[in-house]
This record gives sequence, C-alpha cells and structure tokens, in this order.
Amino acid sequence: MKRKRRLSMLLSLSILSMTIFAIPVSAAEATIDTENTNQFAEIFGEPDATSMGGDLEIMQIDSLEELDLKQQIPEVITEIDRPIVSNLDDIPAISNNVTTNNTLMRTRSIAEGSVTGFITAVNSAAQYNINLPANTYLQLQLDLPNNQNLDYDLYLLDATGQPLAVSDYYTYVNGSSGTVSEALGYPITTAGTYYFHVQSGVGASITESFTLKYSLSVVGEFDGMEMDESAYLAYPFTFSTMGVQLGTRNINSSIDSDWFYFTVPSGGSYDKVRIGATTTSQNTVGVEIYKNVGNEANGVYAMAKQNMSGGMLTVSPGKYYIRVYNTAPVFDSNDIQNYTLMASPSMRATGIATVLTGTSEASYVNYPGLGVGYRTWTGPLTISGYVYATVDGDIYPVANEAVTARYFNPGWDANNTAEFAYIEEDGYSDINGNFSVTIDLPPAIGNFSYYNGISTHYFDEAYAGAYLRSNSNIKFTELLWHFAYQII
Ligand SMILES: [Ca+2]
Ligand SMILES: [Ca+2]
Ligand SMILES: [Ca+2]
Repeated sequence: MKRKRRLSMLLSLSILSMTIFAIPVSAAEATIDTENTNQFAEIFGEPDATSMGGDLEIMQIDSLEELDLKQQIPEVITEIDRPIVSNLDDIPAISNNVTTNNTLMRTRSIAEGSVTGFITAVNSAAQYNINLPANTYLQLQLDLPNNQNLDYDLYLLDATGQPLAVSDYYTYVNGSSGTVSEALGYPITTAGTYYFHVQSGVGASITESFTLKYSLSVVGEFDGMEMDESAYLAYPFTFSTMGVQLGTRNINSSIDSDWFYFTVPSGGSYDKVRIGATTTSQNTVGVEIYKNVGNEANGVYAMAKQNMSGGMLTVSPGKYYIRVYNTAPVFDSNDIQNYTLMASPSMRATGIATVLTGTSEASYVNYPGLGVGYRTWTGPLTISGYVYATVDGDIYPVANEAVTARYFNPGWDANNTAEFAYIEEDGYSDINGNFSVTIDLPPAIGNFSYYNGISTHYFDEAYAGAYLRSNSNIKFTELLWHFAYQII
C-alpha cells in the first residue's frame, strides 16, 4: 500500500473565481410510499414495529452543540504546492420550518450542490470557498476516480485554513464500484467562509475527475447520531443470536452515510449474517459492507467491499463495517423517515433430522432377526427434514443450507450397478430450516426375504437420509426395507 504524504501547514491561497451552482431542494408536500418494499423485507417479512419502537421516531437535536465531535482533527496542513481555489455560490438561506405537531408533514429544507474538478499536479489540491449560514449541518462527499494510482482526501477548513474535519481513506478499488467515497460531516455553528479542500495524497490527473457533493441540513432533519459520515466514526453495532433491529436513524440528505461496525468473534456459532435496511420513505436506503484492509491501529483505513448474496454475508472472525446510504435517484427532503437496520446471524448448522415418506402403505416394519426399517415400494421416496443449530442448549433453524438427500443400496453396489446403488438429489433448507427432496427409487433386487406365516416378503436392505453439502459428516440416515415383491 502506498504511503500517503501527510500534510502539516496550509500555504496562502490564491483565489480563482469560478461560479458553481448550489442546488436548493425545495419543500414539497410529503407523501409516504407505503408500497415501498425491498429485498430484505421480502426475505424477512415486514419489520416488527413493537420491537423497534415505531418506524417514524425521529430523534430531535435541539442544538448543534449536541453533536459529538469525536473525529480526530488532522495536524495543520502544509506542503500544498499549487492550491487552486474556486468560489462556490453562497448556499441559499434555509430555515428550520419544523412544525412539531405533525411528524410526517414537516416542511423541510435542504440545500445541496456539487462540483466536478481535477487535481492537476502531484501533492496539489483543489479548494472551494463558500459562505455557510449558522445552525446547519454540513455534509461533504468526495466521489473519487476509480484508479488505484490516485488517492485524494477531503478536508473542511475554516476561514484561516485550519482543518475542522477530514476524511482520508487509502484508495482501495472495489472493481467497477471503485474506492469508497471520502465523506465528512460538520456542524456549522458560526456563519462565515469555509473551504472544501480536496488534497492529493498520491498522484494527480487532468483526465480523471473527482466530484465533490455538499449538503446543508437544518436542526430537526438529521438523526441524533450524526456525524458518522465515514468508517472512522462508525458506531458499534451488536446483535445476539436472535439478531437485532435499529429503528432510530434516518438518511437526512442524498449524501448522508451512516456507518456502523460489528465484530464477529472467533469460535462463534455463526458464519453467515443477514444484513439489510428498509424504510417506508420514498428515499430508499441501501446497505454496503466493508472490511478495513489497512492497518487500523495506525489509523489506516482502506475499505474493501464485501459481497453479499441475497442479503446474506458470509463472515469470518473480525470487524465488519456497515454503510447505510440513500439509493433514491432524486432525494425528497420532505420525506425523511427513519430506516430500520437489521442484522441476524445464521447459526452454523450442527445437525439435521429427516422424515421418510414412501408410497402407499409405507411404514416402519420389524423383520425379526433383521431389525426395524422403513419399508416402501419402488417409487417416489420423499426425504424431508430440518436443519438446525444447537447453541448453548437452544435449537435454532438454519436457513439456506445446502442439503443432499441420499439413497444407498448395498445390494446394487455389490452388483457393480452404481446407477441403482447411489441416488442423490440436492435441495436447500427454507427460512424455517425445513427442506424436502424427492428421490425416485430404482428397482429392488429382493435379495433379503422373510416368511411371516402367510407369505414370503422379498426386499433389499437400503439406507435413506440426508447430509449437509458443507459438511457431509452432519447427516441423518435410516434403514430402508426396499420392498420388491411377495409370494403367497
Ligand atoms: Ca483518500
Ligand atoms: Ca443519518
Ligand atoms: Ca451520517
């Protein structure tokens, strides 16, 4: 990993005038899209409102002073060779029009804008100065070129060039989705001039641009746990074997990112976690999972995106970061509602049980001297069952577990007739841990017999059951009397 240059003092700024439009997001009638669903809701069903305290609870912040300024402010910036400073248009005055008697119909106002730029020389920077009103919450997001050889960082500076906040991930290209965006949040308690500062840590490019997005919200629009715009400021997120729902946060702007982390213990009882977020707001939310592949103890964050399949994340012991963000193409500032973030571990399967269902009159039969087996004729044999995990004496269903149902006939094996000796069919456990697979039985040989005083039964000794494809030692097998014919 490339070592970035750390900055330590800001040189004087040359001002290059440039007009950028700040885009106000105007207030409009709030509408709630109750039809909104997402994949997570389809998998889990609708969230239980009682366990998450209602999905419209919005934590109120009465003062920006309440925001927890816990991010480490960088050293003073230096060694900027050629800062280019552009003027951004003033953010239009926005006011807090919250009416407290109707949570859903609040009139909201957010100002947003964006600017695209380049860093034209190594160790250079691009700066944008802007006048910001007091009593607002500023969010910045820097979308980066998808290039491992470029590492740009994001600073917020005050009017004298002193850093107020920083986001300085190391570049880690996650395929076509690129490196995670730099992002920061800061409460503007004093009106005045501020600088958005894009700094090259590694490289420069006049052909691959960055895009800097900014958003200003007023008190009452953002949740009470801001300013977690980056993994540096992620909140710990824990869950028990039963999983957890968090329903107290919202996405307050098109560039709001809320970060959480959880730690998978070693020797734990699960290696998969279902993770997702859902909201009834038109501003849909998405979830991304990352691992920090940088040396976190040294403050190095390089975020490697993790693949999820059907909302399921395969985990190993270690720390995982969750990013919740807006996925609506057009953000509706009048429809800010809480989202519900959910995580539930899928226990590692420790057992499987099966039930056999054969053709008519199939049942358990005791042939004296041979033993009790499930007797059925040639035809369909349904092997259904349950995949489970035992954790601290409690039993949990295990969903989406790959299961193989199996029939084995030693008689056909001794005849070297493998296609009749071994028959397998694959299936998966459902959300409740249940599975059901049907095998068509081959013909029986009739190499075992028993005379019951009336007739002689001819049948095979066979075995039927199921095992986990992830661990074939976890299995359940029963003796099967595979009936051939009888002679009276
Ligand atoms: Ca960076
Ligand atoms: Ca938020
Ligand atoms: Ca946030």
